Amino acid sequence: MDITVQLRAQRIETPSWAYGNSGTRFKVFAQPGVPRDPYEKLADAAQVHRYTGIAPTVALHIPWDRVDDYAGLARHARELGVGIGAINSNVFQDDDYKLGSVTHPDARVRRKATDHLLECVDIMDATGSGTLKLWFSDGLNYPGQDDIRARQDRLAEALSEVYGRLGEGQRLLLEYKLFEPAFYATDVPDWGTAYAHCLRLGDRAQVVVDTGHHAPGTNIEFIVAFLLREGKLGGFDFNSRFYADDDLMVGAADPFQLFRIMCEVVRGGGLDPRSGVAFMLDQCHNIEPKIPGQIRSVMNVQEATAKALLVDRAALAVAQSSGDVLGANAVLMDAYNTDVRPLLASLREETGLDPDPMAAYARSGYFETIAAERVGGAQAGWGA
Ligand code: LRH
Ligand code: MN
Repeated sequence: MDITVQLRAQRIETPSWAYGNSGTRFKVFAQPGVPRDPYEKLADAAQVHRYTGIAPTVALHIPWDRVDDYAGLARHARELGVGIGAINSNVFQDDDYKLGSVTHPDARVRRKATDHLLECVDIMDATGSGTLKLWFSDGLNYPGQDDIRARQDRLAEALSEVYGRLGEGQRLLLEYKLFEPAFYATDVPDWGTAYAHCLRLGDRAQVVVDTGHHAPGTNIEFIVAFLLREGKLGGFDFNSRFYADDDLMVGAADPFQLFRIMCEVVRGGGLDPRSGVAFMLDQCHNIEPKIPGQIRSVMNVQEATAKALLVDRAALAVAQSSGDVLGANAVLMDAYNTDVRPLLASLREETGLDPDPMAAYARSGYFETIAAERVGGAQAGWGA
Protein backbone atom coordinates (compact mmCIF):
# COMPACT_ATOMS: atom_id res chain seq x y z
CA MET A 1 0.00 0.00 0.00
CA ASP A 2 1.29 3.48 -0.88
CA ILE A 3 3.07 5.18 2.03
CA THR A 4 0.95 8.36 1.84
CA VAL A 5 -2.25 6.30 2.01
CA GLN A 6 -1.01 4.60 5.19
CA LEU A 7 0.11 7.91 6.71
CA ARG A 8 -3.24 9.51 5.95
CA ALA A 9 -4.97 6.57 7.68
CA GLN A 10 -2.82 6.91 10.83
CA ARG A 11 -4.76 7.74 14.01
CA ILE A 12 -3.24 8.85 17.29
CA GLU A 13 -5.28 9.28 20.48
CA THR A 14 -4.41 12.06 22.89
CA PRO A 15 -4.99 11.78 26.68
CA SER A 16 -7.34 14.25 28.40
CA TRP A 17 -4.93 14.45 31.36
CA ALA A 18 -2.11 15.83 29.20
CA TYR A 19 -4.06 19.11 28.94
CA GLY A 20 -4.30 19.47 32.73
CA ASN A 21 -1.62 20.43 35.23
CA SER A 22 0.90 17.72 36.08
CA GLY A 23 4.22 17.36 37.78
CA THR A 24 6.12 15.28 40.23
CA ARG A 25 5.95 14.72 43.97
CA PHE A 26 8.12 17.77 44.28
CA LYS A 27 5.93 20.22 42.43
CA VAL A 28 2.97 20.50 40.07
CA PHE A 29 3.40 23.72 38.08
CA ALA A 30 0.19 25.51 37.10
CA GLN A 31 0.04 27.04 33.63
CA PRO A 32 -2.21 29.79 32.23
CA GLY A 33 -5.17 28.65 30.16
CA VAL A 34 -5.30 25.14 31.58
CA PRO A 35 -8.77 23.50 31.28
CA ARG A 36 -11.04 23.42 34.30
CA ASP A 37 -13.27 20.56 33.12
CA PRO A 38 -13.49 17.71 30.56
CA TYR A 39 -15.33 19.96 28.09
CA GLU A 40 -12.39 22.37 27.95
CA LYS A 41 -9.95 19.44 27.75
CA LEU A 42 -11.83 18.20 24.67
CA ALA A 43 -11.67 21.68 23.13
CA ASP A 44 -7.89 21.66 23.54
CA ALA A 45 -7.61 18.15 22.13
CA ALA A 46 -9.62 19.29 19.12
CA GLN A 47 -6.90 21.83 18.43
CA VAL A 48 -4.34 19.03 18.15
CA HIS A 49 -6.56 17.25 15.62
CA ARG A 50 -7.23 20.51 13.76
CA TYR A 51 -3.54 21.10 13.05
CA THR A 52 -2.26 17.52 12.70
CA GLY A 53 -5.33 15.91 11.09
CA ILE A 54 -4.56 12.54 12.68
CA ALA A 55 -5.63 12.89 16.35
CA PRO A 56 -9.45 12.48 16.21
CA THR A 57 -10.00 10.74 19.57
CA VAL A 58 -9.39 11.58 23.22
CA ALA A 59 -8.84 9.11 26.05
CA LEU A 60 -10.71 9.86 29.27
CA HIS A 61 -9.67 9.07 32.82
CA ILE A 62 -12.25 8.42 35.53
CA PRO A 63 -12.83 10.20 37.91
CA TRP A 64 -10.61 12.99 36.54
CA ASP A 65 -13.14 13.34 33.66
CA ARG A 66 -16.31 12.50 35.62
CA VAL A 67 -19.40 14.42 34.41
CA ASP A 68 -23.14 14.09 35.05
CA ASP A 69 -23.97 13.56 31.36
CA TYR A 70 -21.48 11.32 29.51
CA ALA A 71 -23.65 11.16 26.41
CA GLY A 72 -23.64 14.97 26.46
CA LEU A 73 -19.85 14.97 26.75
CA ALA A 74 -19.62 12.65 23.73
CA ARG A 75 -21.98 14.98 21.82
CA HIS A 76 -19.75 17.93 22.76
CA ALA A 77 -16.76 16.02 21.44
CA ARG A 78 -18.50 15.34 18.13
CA GLU A 79 -19.38 19.03 17.79
CA LEU A 80 -15.66 19.76 18.21
CA GLY A 81 -14.80 17.19 15.52
CA VAL A 82 -13.31 14.60 17.88
CA GLY A 83 -14.50 11.40 19.56
CA ILE A 84 -14.17 9.69 22.93
CA GLY A 85 -11.50 7.00 22.90
CA ALA A 86 -10.34 4.68 25.66
CA ILE A 87 -11.88 4.93 29.11
CA ASN A 88 -9.14 4.71 31.75
CA SER A 89 -9.96 3.41 35.19
CA ASN A 90 -8.37 4.82 38.31
CA VAL A 91 -7.96 2.57 41.32
CA PHE A 92 -4.75 4.25 42.49
CA GLN A 93 -5.84 7.45 44.23
CA ASP A 94 -8.24 6.35 46.96
CA ASP A 95 -7.06 5.86 50.56
CA ASP A 96 -8.71 2.44 50.54
CA TYR A 97 -6.25 1.28 47.87
CA LYS A 98 -3.09 1.70 49.98
CA LEU A 99 -2.52 -2.07 50.09
CA GLY A 100 -4.01 -2.71 46.67
CA SER A 101 -7.27 -2.41 44.79
CA VAL A 102 -8.54 -5.61 43.11
CA THR A 103 -5.66 -7.48 44.80
CA HIS A 104 -6.33 -6.04 48.27
CA PRO A 105 -6.48 -8.59 51.14
CA ASP A 106 -9.88 -7.16 52.18
CA ALA A 107 -12.79 -8.33 50.02
CA ARG A 108 -14.69 -5.09 50.72
CA VAL A 109 -11.93 -3.07 49.06
CA ARG A 110 -11.73 -5.52 46.15
CA ARG A 111 -15.49 -5.15 45.64
CA LYS A 112 -15.18 -1.35 45.65
CA ALA A 113 -12.38 -1.44 43.08
CA THR A 114 -14.17 -3.89 40.81
CA ASP A 115 -17.32 -1.78 40.97
CA HIS A 116 -15.28 1.19 39.72
CA LEU A 117 -14.06 -0.86 36.77
CA LEU A 118 -17.66 -1.86 36.02
CA GLU A 119 -18.69 1.82 36.25
CA CYS A 120 -16.09 2.53 33.57
CA VAL A 121 -17.84 0.03 31.28
CA ASP A 122 -21.11 1.90 31.91
CA ILE A 123 -19.30 5.06 30.80
CA MET A 124 -18.14 3.24 27.66
CA ASP A 125 -21.78 2.42 26.94
CA ALA A 126 -22.78 6.08 27.44
CA THR A 127 -19.95 7.56 25.35
CA GLY A 128 -19.78 4.89 22.65
CA SER A 129 -16.21 4.02 23.60
CA GLY A 130 -15.07 0.51 22.69
CA THR A 131 -11.98 0.36 24.86
CA LEU A 132 -11.51 -0.05 28.61
CA LYS A 133 -7.90 0.54 29.67
CA LEU A 134 -6.87 -0.94 32.97
CA TRP A 135 -3.70 -0.04 34.86
CA PHE A 136 -3.22 -1.24 38.43
CA SER A 137 -0.79 0.50 40.78
CA ASP A 138 -1.23 -2.58 42.97
CA GLY A 139 1.96 -3.97 44.47
CA LEU A 140 4.14 -4.42 47.53
CA ASN A 141 6.88 -2.38 49.14
CA TYR A 142 8.41 -5.05 51.36
CA PRO A 143 8.98 -8.82 51.01
CA GLY A 144 6.36 -10.75 52.96
CA GLN A 145 3.92 -7.84 52.97
CA ASP A 146 1.30 -9.99 51.20
CA ASP A 147 0.96 -13.31 49.30
CA ILE A 148 2.14 -12.73 45.72
CA ARG A 149 0.22 -15.76 44.39
CA ALA A 150 -3.01 -14.96 46.23
CA ARG A 151 -2.91 -11.45 44.78
CA GLN A 152 -2.77 -12.96 41.28
CA ASP A 153 -5.86 -15.03 42.10
CA ARG A 154 -7.68 -11.89 43.24
CA LEU A 155 -6.59 -9.99 40.13
CA ALA A 156 -7.75 -12.80 37.83
CA GLU A 157 -11.12 -12.91 39.58
CA ALA A 158 -11.75 -9.18 39.13
CA LEU A 159 -10.56 -9.19 35.52
CA SER A 160 -12.84 -12.11 34.73
CA GLU A 161 -15.87 -10.31 36.19
CA VAL A 162 -15.12 -7.15 34.19
CA TYR A 163 -14.43 -9.14 31.03
CA GLY A 164 -17.83 -10.78 31.43
CA ARG A 165 -19.49 -7.37 31.60
CA LEU A 166 -18.06 -6.15 28.28
CA GLY A 167 -20.70 -5.54 25.64
CA GLU A 168 -20.76 -5.90 21.86
CA GLY A 169 -17.70 -4.32 20.22
CA GLN A 170 -16.01 -3.62 23.56
CA ARG A 171 -12.60 -4.84 24.72
CA LEU A 172 -10.29 -4.40 27.66
CA LEU A 173 -6.63 -3.47 27.49
CA LEU A 174 -4.36 -4.43 30.38
CA GLU A 175 -1.37 -2.18 31.01
CA TYR A 176 1.74 -3.36 32.84
CA LYS A 177 4.41 -1.37 34.69
CA LEU A 178 7.66 -2.51 36.31
CA PHE A 179 7.43 -0.36 39.44
CA GLU A 180 6.03 2.86 41.04
CA PRO A 181 4.17 3.47 43.16
CA ALA A 182 5.12 0.02 44.48
CA PHE A 183 8.83 -0.42 44.99
CA TYR A 184 9.28 -4.17 45.73
CA ALA A 185 6.72 -6.07 43.62
CA THR A 186 4.03 -4.86 41.20
CA ASP A 187 1.12 -7.22 40.50
CA VAL A 188 1.18 -6.56 36.73
CA PRO A 189 4.90 -5.74 36.29
CA ASP A 190 5.67 -6.89 32.77
CA TRP A 191 4.30 -7.90 29.39
CA GLY A 192 4.40 -11.59 30.25
CA THR A 193 2.10 -11.21 33.24
CA ALA A 194 -0.32 -9.02 31.30
CA TYR A 195 -0.20 -11.42 28.33
CA ALA A 196 -0.92 -14.46 30.53
CA HIS A 197 -3.95 -12.80 32.13
CA CYS A 198 -5.24 -11.69 28.72
CA LEU A 199 -4.80 -15.17 27.25
CA ARG A 200 -6.84 -16.60 30.12
CA LEU A 201 -9.59 -13.94 29.67
CA GLY A 202 -10.17 -14.30 25.95
CA ASP A 203 -10.00 -12.60 22.55
CA ARG A 204 -11.30 -9.26 23.79
CA ALA A 205 -8.45 -8.81 26.25
CA GLN A 206 -5.18 -7.42 24.96
CA VAL A 207 -2.00 -5.83 26.30
CA VAL A 208 -1.02 -2.15 26.35
CA VAL A 209 2.65 -1.30 25.95
CA ASP A 210 3.44 1.92 27.81
CA THR A 211 6.90 2.84 26.55
CA GLY A 212 7.88 4.24 29.95
CA HIS A 213 7.09 1.11 31.95
CA HIS A 214 10.12 -1.12 31.36
CA ALA A 215 13.43 -1.74 33.03
CA PRO A 216 16.26 0.28 31.45
CA GLY A 217 17.69 -1.56 28.44
CA THR A 218 14.51 -3.50 27.70
CA ASN A 219 14.09 -4.25 23.98
CA ILE A 220 10.54 -2.91 23.66
CA GLU A 221 10.29 -3.60 19.92
CA PHE A 222 10.81 -7.30 20.65
CA ILE A 223 7.77 -7.21 22.97
CA VAL A 224 5.81 -5.41 20.26
CA ALA A 225 6.78 -7.98 17.61
CA PHE A 226 5.89 -10.85 19.92
CA LEU A 227 2.50 -9.49 21.03
CA LEU A 228 1.56 -8.57 17.45
CA ARG A 229 2.39 -12.11 16.33
CA GLU A 230 0.07 -13.42 19.07
CA GLY A 231 -2.71 -10.95 18.18
CA LYS A 232 -2.44 -9.62 21.72
CA LEU A 233 -1.09 -6.10 21.12
CA GLY A 234 -4.03 -3.88 22.01
CA GLY A 235 -2.16 -0.61 21.89
CA PHE A 236 0.46 1.76 23.07
CA ASP A 237 0.77 4.43 25.73
CA PHE A 238 3.41 6.45 23.97
CA ASN A 239 5.82 8.69 25.85
CA SER A 240 9.57 8.73 26.40
CA ARG A 241 11.97 8.66 29.27
CA PHE A 242 15.62 9.00 30.18
CA TYR A 243 15.36 7.22 33.55
CA ALA A 244 11.99 5.95 34.90
CA ASP A 245 8.34 6.63 34.02
CA ASP A 246 9.18 10.20 33.05
CA ASP A 247 6.14 10.57 30.73
CA LEU A 248 8.03 12.95 28.47
CA MET A 249 7.06 13.60 24.84
CA VAL A 250 7.22 10.43 22.78
CA GLY A 251 10.37 10.26 20.69
CA ALA A 252 11.99 13.11 22.63
CA ALA A 253 14.35 10.98 24.70
CA ASP A 254 14.96 8.19 22.14
CA PRO A 255 13.65 8.78 18.60
CA PHE A 256 15.62 5.77 17.31
CA GLN A 257 13.78 3.48 19.77
CA LEU A 258 10.44 4.88 18.59
CA PHE A 259 11.52 4.20 14.98
CA ARG A 260 12.49 0.61 15.84
CA ILE A 261 9.11 0.12 17.56
CA MET A 262 7.23 1.48 14.53
CA CYS A 263 9.30 -0.81 12.26
CA GLU A 264 7.94 -3.82 14.16
CA VAL A 265 4.43 -2.31 14.06
CA VAL A 266 4.65 -1.98 10.27
CA ARG A 267 6.25 -5.44 9.91
CA GLY A 268 3.53 -7.02 12.06
CA GLY A 269 0.58 -5.37 10.32
CA GLY A 270 -0.16 -3.15 13.31
CA LEU A 271 -0.51 0.00 11.22
CA ASP A 272 -3.49 -1.46 9.40
CA PRO A 273 -6.55 0.10 11.08
CA ARG A 274 -8.18 -3.36 11.02
CA SER A 275 -5.46 -4.61 13.41
CA GLY A 276 -7.18 -2.67 16.18
CA VAL A 277 -3.86 -1.45 17.62
CA ALA A 278 -4.57 1.79 19.48
CA PHE A 279 -1.85 4.43 19.27
CA MET A 280 -2.42 6.50 22.41
CA LEU A 281 -0.23 9.12 24.00
CA ASP A 282 0.21 9.01 27.77
CA GLN A 283 2.25 12.03 28.73
CA CYS A 284 2.56 14.91 31.18
CA HIS A 285 3.74 18.32 30.06
CA ASN A 286 5.07 19.41 33.44
CA ILE A 287 6.97 22.53 32.26
CA GLU A 288 6.20 22.94 28.54
CA PRO A 289 2.96 24.29 27.02
CA LYS A 290 0.50 21.43 26.72
CA ILE A 291 -1.27 21.77 23.35
CA PRO A 292 1.99 22.42 21.43
CA GLY A 293 3.50 19.54 23.41
CA GLN A 294 0.75 17.24 22.14
CA ILE A 295 1.07 18.53 18.57
CA ARG A 296 4.83 17.90 18.65
CA SER A 297 4.26 14.42 20.08
CA VAL A 298 1.77 13.47 17.36
CA MET A 299 4.28 14.72 14.78
CA ASN A 300 7.07 12.64 16.40
CA VAL A 301 4.99 9.47 16.02
CA GLN A 302 4.08 10.46 12.45
CA GLU A 303 7.76 11.02 11.55
CA ALA A 304 8.84 7.70 13.09
CA THR A 305 6.02 5.97 11.19
CA ALA A 306 6.98 7.56 7.88
CA LYS A 307 10.60 6.45 8.37
CA ALA A 308 9.47 2.91 9.25
CA LEU A 309 7.31 2.82 6.11
CA LEU A 310 10.36 3.84 4.05
CA VAL A 311 12.31 0.73 5.03
CA ASP A 312 13.14 -1.12 1.79
CA ARG A 313 11.55 -4.39 2.85
CA ALA A 314 12.69 -6.31 -0.22
CA ALA A 315 16.34 -5.28 0.20
CA LEU A 316 16.09 -6.02 3.90
CA ALA A 317 14.76 -9.52 3.28
CA VAL A 318 17.58 -10.25 0.84
CA ALA A 319 20.25 -9.01 3.25
CA GLN A 320 18.69 -10.87 6.19
CA SER A 321 18.32 -14.17 4.34
CA SER A 322 21.89 -13.96 3.03
CA GLY A 323 23.35 -13.18 6.46
CA ASP A 324 24.52 -9.77 5.33
CA VAL A 325 24.53 -8.26 8.81
CA LEU A 326 25.89 -4.84 7.89
CA GLY A 327 23.78 -4.69 4.74
CA ALA A 328 20.62 -5.41 6.67
CA ASN A 329 21.43 -2.87 9.36
CA ALA A 330 22.24 -0.30 6.66
CA VAL A 331 18.80 -0.75 5.07
CA LEU A 332 17.17 0.18 8.36
CA MET A 333 19.56 3.06 9.03
CA ASP A 334 18.97 4.49 5.54
CA ALA A 335 15.29 4.76 6.34
CA TYR A 336 15.97 6.16 9.82
CA ASN A 337 18.37 8.77 8.43
CA THR A 338 15.85 9.91 5.81
CA ASP A 339 14.42 13.38 6.45
CA VAL A 340 10.67 12.75 6.15
CA ARG A 341 9.61 16.26 7.15
CA PRO A 342 9.20 17.53 3.55
CA LEU A 343 7.06 14.45 2.70
CA LEU A 344 4.82 15.06 5.74
CA ALA A 345 4.59 18.80 5.04
CA SER A 346 3.35 18.15 1.50
CA LEU A 347 1.00 15.44 2.77
CA ARG A 348 -0.56 18.02 5.11
CA GLU A 349 -0.92 20.54 2.29
CA GLU A 350 -2.58 17.90 0.10
CA THR A 351 -5.13 17.36 2.88
CA GLY A 352 -5.73 21.10 3.30
CA LEU A 353 -3.66 21.45 6.45
CA ASP A 354 -0.88 23.93 7.16
CA PRO A 355 2.47 22.18 6.43
CA ASP A 356 3.78 23.38 9.83
CA PRO A 357 1.24 22.50 12.57
CA MET A 358 3.26 24.07 15.40
CA ALA A 359 3.56 27.43 13.60
CA ALA A 360 -0.09 27.31 12.53
CA TYR A 361 -1.28 26.71 16.09
CA ALA A 362 0.99 29.49 17.42
CA ARG A 363 -0.41 31.91 14.81
CA SER A 364 -4.04 30.94 15.67
CA GLY A 365 -4.07 32.92 18.94
CA TYR A 366 -5.94 30.04 20.59
CA PHE A 367 -3.56 30.04 23.57
CA GLU A 368 -3.98 33.75 24.16
CA THR A 369 -7.76 33.29 24.01
CA ILE A 370 -7.91 30.46 26.57
CA ALA A 371 -5.38 32.18 28.84
CA ALA A 372 -7.65 35.23 28.91
CA GLU A 373 -10.95 33.32 29.17
CA ARG A 374 -10.07 30.55 31.63
CA VAL A 375 -9.73 32.64 34.72
CA GLY A 376 -11.20 31.42 37.98
CA GLY A 377 -12.39 27.95 38.80
CA ALA A 378 -10.05 25.08 39.60
CA GLN A 379 -7.54 24.09 36.94
CA ALA A 380 -7.66 20.38 36.06
CA GLY A 381 -4.85 18.14 37.29
CA TRP A 382 -4.13 14.71 38.73
CA GLY A 383 -5.27 15.83 42.12
CA ALA A 384 -2.84 13.36 43.66
C1 LRH B 1 0.49 4.74 34.93
C2 LRH B 1 -0.08 5.27 33.64
C3 LRH B 1 -1.45 4.73 33.29
C4 LRH B 1 -2.40 5.86 33.53
C5 LRH B 1 -1.60 6.88 34.20
C6 LRH B 1 -2.03 8.26 33.84
O1 LRH B 1 1.82 5.17 35.08
O2 LRH B 1 0.84 5.06 32.62
O3 LRH B 1 -1.56 4.52 31.92
O4 LRH B 1 -3.54 5.53 34.10
O5 LRH B 1 -0.27 6.66 33.79
MN1 MN C 1 0.23 4.57 30.66
